[in-house]
Order: sequence, then C-alpha cells, then structure tokens
Amino acid sequence: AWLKHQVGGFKDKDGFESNFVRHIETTLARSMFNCDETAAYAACSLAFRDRLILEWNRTQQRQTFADSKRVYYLSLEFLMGRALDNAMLNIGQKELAKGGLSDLGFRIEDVIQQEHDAALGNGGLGRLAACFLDSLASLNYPAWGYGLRYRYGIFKQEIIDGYQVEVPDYWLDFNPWEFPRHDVTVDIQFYGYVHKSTDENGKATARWEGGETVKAVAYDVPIPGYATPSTNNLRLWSSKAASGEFDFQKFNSGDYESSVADQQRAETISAVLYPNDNLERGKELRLKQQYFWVAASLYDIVRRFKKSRRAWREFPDQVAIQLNDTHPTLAVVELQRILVDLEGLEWDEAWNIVTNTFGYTNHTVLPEALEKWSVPLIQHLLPRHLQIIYDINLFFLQSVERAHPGDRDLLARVSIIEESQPKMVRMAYLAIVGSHKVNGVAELHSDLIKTTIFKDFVTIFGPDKFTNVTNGITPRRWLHQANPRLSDLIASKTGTHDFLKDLTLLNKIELSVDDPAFRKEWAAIKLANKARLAEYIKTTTGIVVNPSALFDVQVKRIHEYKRQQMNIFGVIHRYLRIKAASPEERKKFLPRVSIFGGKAAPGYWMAKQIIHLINSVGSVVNNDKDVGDLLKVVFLEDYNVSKAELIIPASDISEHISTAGTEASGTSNMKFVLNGGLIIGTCDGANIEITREIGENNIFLFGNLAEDVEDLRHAHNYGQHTLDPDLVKVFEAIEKGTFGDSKDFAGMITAVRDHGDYYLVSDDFQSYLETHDVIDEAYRNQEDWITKCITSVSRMGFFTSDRCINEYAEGIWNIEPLPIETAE
Ligand code: 26W
Repeated sequence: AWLKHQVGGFKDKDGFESNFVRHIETTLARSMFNCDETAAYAACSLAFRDRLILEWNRTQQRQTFADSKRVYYLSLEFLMGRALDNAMLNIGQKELAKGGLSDLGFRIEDVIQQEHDAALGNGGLGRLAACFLDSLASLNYPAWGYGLRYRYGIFKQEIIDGYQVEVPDYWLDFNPWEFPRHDVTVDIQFYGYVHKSTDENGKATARWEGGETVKAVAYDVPIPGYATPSTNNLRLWSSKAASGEFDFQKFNSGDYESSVADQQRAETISAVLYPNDNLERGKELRLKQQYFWVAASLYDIVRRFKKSRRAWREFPDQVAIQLNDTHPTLAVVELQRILVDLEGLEWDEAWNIVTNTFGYTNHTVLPEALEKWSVPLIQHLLPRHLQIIYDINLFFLQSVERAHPGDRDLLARVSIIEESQPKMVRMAYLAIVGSHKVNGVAELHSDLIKTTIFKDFVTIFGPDKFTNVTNGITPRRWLHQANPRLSDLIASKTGTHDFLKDLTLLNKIELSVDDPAFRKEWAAIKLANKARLAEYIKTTTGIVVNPSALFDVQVKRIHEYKRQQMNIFGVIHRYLRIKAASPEERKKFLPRVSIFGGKAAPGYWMAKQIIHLINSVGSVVNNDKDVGDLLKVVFLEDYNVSKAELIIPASDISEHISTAGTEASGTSNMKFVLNGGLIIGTCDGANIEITREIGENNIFLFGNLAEDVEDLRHAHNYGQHTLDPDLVKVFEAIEKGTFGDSKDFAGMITAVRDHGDYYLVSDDFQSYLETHDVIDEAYRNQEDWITKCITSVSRMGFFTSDRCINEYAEGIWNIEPLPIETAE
C-alpha cells in the first residue's frame, strides 16, 4: 500500500521544487526574487494540493464504481486547524518538502506557520468531527462530511487589560484548500405555505409553495488519509442569492441599494459560526442555517443515490447518515418530506427508510444545551416540516400508547412537542425517534443518558437502541504532527511508524521503560517542548517562565462546568501559602507555571469574569518579588487547534476537572496523555476509561462522584452548605482587593457562596488542593514521573479515533472499507 501511495506524491525533491517555482511564477504571478514566507506557504500548498487532487479524483471514481454503502457525517462544525503540515505528513513527503524548501531558502516551520487555522467550530464537538474525517480517510471508508462554509469562523480572542475582546475571524482571503463548485448548487426554500389536495386516486397530497429561495453553492475540501491514496471529500455549503431573487426590477428601476440588500440577506445565512458552546439560544438565523445546510446536503445525497437507479427501499443499504448532535435533526424531517411529498412513497414505507438511515450522537447532558425550537418559528420558516413533525409525533405517541396503555404521564414526558407557552419542538427526542441508533461519547456519559435525560426512551425502544462509542483522537495530528520528536523516538523502539495506523502497537514501548537512553531522550524531548512554549509565552505575553518548572495546563472552552474558576482559586490558595511562608520555607515549594487558555462565549458573563480573574491574578503574582519562579500564571490568548499543537506537547500536568457527570467525554485529556503529560481529573467523561487503560497509579483523580452530585446539590439548596475553610480564605483575599476591584469578581464568589454552588466547587476544593500537593511530591521524583509518563503513553492505544470509526462503521453504519489495489 505504501508503494502505491508514493505514486501520489512528488517523484523527488526536484519535482517538488519545480512545481513550487511554477506556482510562484504562474499561479501567483510573482518572481522567486520577491518570494516571502507568505508566498512560499501559498506555493507549497498549491504544489501539495496538486498531488491531492489526483488521488481525490481517483478515490471518488473508485467509490462511484464500487457503488457500496457510504456514510455521510453531518456536522455544523469542523474544527480543522491547519491543512498543509497534515497534507505533507499524510502523503508521506514532509521530509522531501523540508529539503526542497531549504534549497529555496526557507525553513519549513516558518512556512507552515503562515497558514491561518480553519476554525469552523467551537470546541470538542467540532474537533471530534475533524479527527473523524482523518480516520475515515486513513481507513479507506467511503465517507463524506457535510457542513457550512462560514465566512467568519470562531472569533479571534484578544486579551485587553485582562478582558476578552472578540475580533472577527475573516479566514477566506486566501484558502488553497477549497474548491468552489459553482456547478453544484441547490435551491433552498424558506417560508411560504402548504397546499393540500387530493390526487386522482383519492390520495391526500401536500405541496410546499411560495416563500423565498436561497442558493446553496458547494465548496469541496480534500481530506487526505494517512499512508493511503484515499482522499475523501468535505463538502461545505455557502449561501448566495438565487438568480431569480436578485431583484432586477428593483435594480433597473434604480433601487440598487435594496436589490443589493436582498443579496446580502441571502449571504447572511452562511456568514457566521454561532460562538456558543453548550448553550442554546433559539435564534431564527441559526434555524435557517440548520435547514439550509441539511436540505442542501440531503438533496446532494439523494441525487447521488438516484443515479444508481435502485429502489427506494435500498436507500439504507447505500446511505448512512450520522447526526453530530441534534443540530442536523431537521434532516430526519426533510428526508421524510422528500420521500412522501416529492417521491410519492407511503408514510410507513418512507419512515422505515428514514429511521434505518440515521444515527444520532449525543454530546452533552447539560439542560441548557439541549436544543428546542419554538413551534411558531418553525411554522413560519418551514410550514410543511412542522406538519410532518406533528405527524411523526402522532404516530410515535400512538405506538407508545399501544405498548403502555393509559400512561398519560409517559406520553407527556416523551412527546416531541413540549406543551409550553409557546410550544417547543424537542430536537433530541425527534432525533431519537428518527434514528436506529443513539450513542453517547464515553461510557459514563452513555450510561447517564440512558438513566436520566433519555430514560423513558429506553423503556420504549429497549436498551439496544442506545450504545456507547468512546471518543478518540487522530494520532497523526496529535502525536506525529504536534510532537514529531516523540513520534520518532517511539518509532525507534517499535521499529516503524506503524503505530500511527495501529495505535495499540504503542504498548511495545513499555518494554523500554527502564532503558536509560530512551528515558533520557524522552525527558529531553519534553524539556525542549517546554522551552519552545516558554519562548512563545515570552514573545506573546512578556512573561518569563522557567522551562524546568512544572507546567500545569488547562486549555478548553471557558465554562462553569469545566471549573476553570476552581483552578484559579487553587492558584490563589498556593499564592497565599507562598506569601505566608518564611524565606526558608519558600525554598520547599515546587516551582510551577499555571497556564490557561480558552474562549468564552461572547454573551457568557460568568465565563468572561473567570478570564478576567485569571489575568488579574497573573499580573499580581507574576510581579511579586516574594514569589519569583515559584509561581507564574499565564493566560494564552486565542486558544485554537494550532496553538493546541504547541501547548499540549509541553505540559507536565493538565486539568480535566469538570463536576462529575457534566463533561460528556473530553478529548484533550487523551491528547495530553498521548504526548507524555499526566492529568489531574475528576471521575468524569473519558477520564474514567483513561484510568482503566493506563492504571490508577498514573493519573491524579479527586473529587465527588457523579452518583453523589444530585444529593450534594439538594443539600446546598436546603442550607447545608458550609464552605471549605481554604476557599473562604481565597474569597477573603479577593474581596480585600488583592487582585484589583473585588466587584469585578463578585459573581464568581456569590455563585459558590450564595447561589447553591451548582458545580460543587467548594465540595471538591479540599480534595483538589490535596491532589495538587500529591502532584508536587510525585514530580520531585523525576525517575518515577518519567516511568508514569512512558507507561501511560504505551497504554493509550484505545483512544485513537481509528478505533472509534471502526466501532461506528460496524455497530451503527454497517459500512466497510473500500480495498485499495496495491500494485500499480
Ligand atoms: C446549541 C448550542 C450547542 C453548541 C454546541 C450545544 C452543544 C454543543 C456541543 C455539543 C458542545 C460540545 O462540543 N460538546 C463536547 O463534545 C465533545 C465531543 O464529543 C466531548 O468530548 C465534550 O465532553 C463535550 O463537551
């Protein structure tokens, strides 16, 4: 396979160089004498893109010819990060490019840095989709991703005077990785009314008429597999005014402005990614985005199916569609509409096809994140879809009534329509009813959804409809690309880089855990990664940190349930202890650097307050002569995928400290351990399975268990809440004004002290502090520490997204890889 694979790449270094020069001189119309790093990035990308296109076309032809079942991954978010480095590594020609670029006077690292992240996502859910695309291509599955081509991805975060400021991320200026398909368009209808009638056979028919039309234009992004020629497609839709919509009447009559305004209104649909993570806001434009994307994708999928001229009942044998959370749930309704209204199938036959086609993945149990859309809004925007939703609900409730006669409470609880004012459509319930499988993303999470939010549906459909697929990450990006030296060191022990395709092979390095040279190199790599991050910290923040201090990292979206507030309270507690200590006692403290990063949703006031406190603590602590190197606090601006690739390999300890039962899985926990960092965490999400795999001696767990959370919350609300005494001291310091105007942080304190401490910060605080002391002691014993790190990495094989994708393929999609011919 490798041999054949090389065929897709450049013949040799000269081949790369001449292609590069050609792009500089023709595509970019520049000269080699006036070629800066930006131009070098452009030319290098275009050169590799040329290689991808050939394999991309071949892969699509192979898939069409094989005519086997495909999976379509519908996700509103794809957090891809940079493409060039990934493309060079997956093709297997980064070394060749490095040499070529060097001949031409460039350092490959600098060229790679020129690329702007494709940041079409908020956090975990979007990055998971990106890892899945990498695995699907690497494993040769026939698969397409479908998403939206936002003009503005997640905002750029700037920290000004300690506060988050949001700046638009206009990322499309130059993007060599997308191909506009102006010939692949779909007209999407909104608003209008439903015309019901009876046809010549007496059959009731419904037609959706009137309203307005917007055009969806396809943009395709090639997804190269690792060490395989397979190159899959990610299709992103962009909105445009439909030709008939650009009002030429207005235009010709001189009303140029309002004619342009119509056009802009159409383009607004795909203009911006909603920056909320785990918070549902119910905005009409968001619903428009969802329908626009779902309708265009389904039209495309159905069009492809129809070319095969098969009977409709074969649809689920050819097509699997995965719903990444409830955001694409309208696809269930849209497919039913296509089959019944447009193709004339009977309701039951159509519904059977629909439910056998879809699978639904849930990514959160937080109540405020569960999508609901108001009935009047859907009625207005999608009148026919609302009728179909009511019919789906009617037939569903009738079947429940037959199986559980007389249980009116059950009917009310599981109804897709919530009888509130206004009435609401519960999208998760619609997704469950419309799918044949529902999965959570880690064992605990999959158990929780069965016993809490979806309990009644387990009663109705039985337990087999609900399953678990524990998340995973691609080792190509998160080991080989982010930490090339570690990847090569591992390869020196396992013999090859084959572990990048079969991550369980990592277990071979456990045999070398006592090998002094191996351990020495291991430690040197970690130190070098830390020195590189220290350098970055210095140039971006001016803060000087010591690379041999313990680096303690928490990088993820800022959210109360993820408890960055507990982390910074712990840092304050440490600061107070250092201050109270005598100069003699101070020498006993282990030097530490606390590193934070992450964006707050622009309207999430508490999250912004947390960012402000972290920065305020930093400016006090970092300038306190009593503290010196013992403690530094750093907030890294604009955390994103490419910064994760820099930060994660440099961590000693990372924090995954959500209130038990709130973090569905977490995926950065896996990335940190895979890069030889240890973790402090609660018994939540995938931390539990990581512990099972790597052993409980290699992880620092603390805090209350998920099963106790409800009782603790209940107790808080009935006045039995005595705050932890160390936390009280922290609050006193804040309220004294130690970190600036205490009013700025009052919300964070009252949430814990006066408003029931919903996230159990006080309950877990003591155990959190003690565990950090345990970490200090463990870190002092560097030999044991390195043993823990090596052992942990060797046991991380389970957490590859390749394993995940194979589980989905077998248990949910029923698809198989397409074999690749190995000979030319
Ligand atoms: C509608 C508003 C909204 C937006 C985004 C609601 C929910 C979301 C996402 C589902 C939030 C998210 O990213 N969830 C994360 O998904 C990861 C991948 O499964 C998990 O690892 C994280 O634990 C989970 O928080």
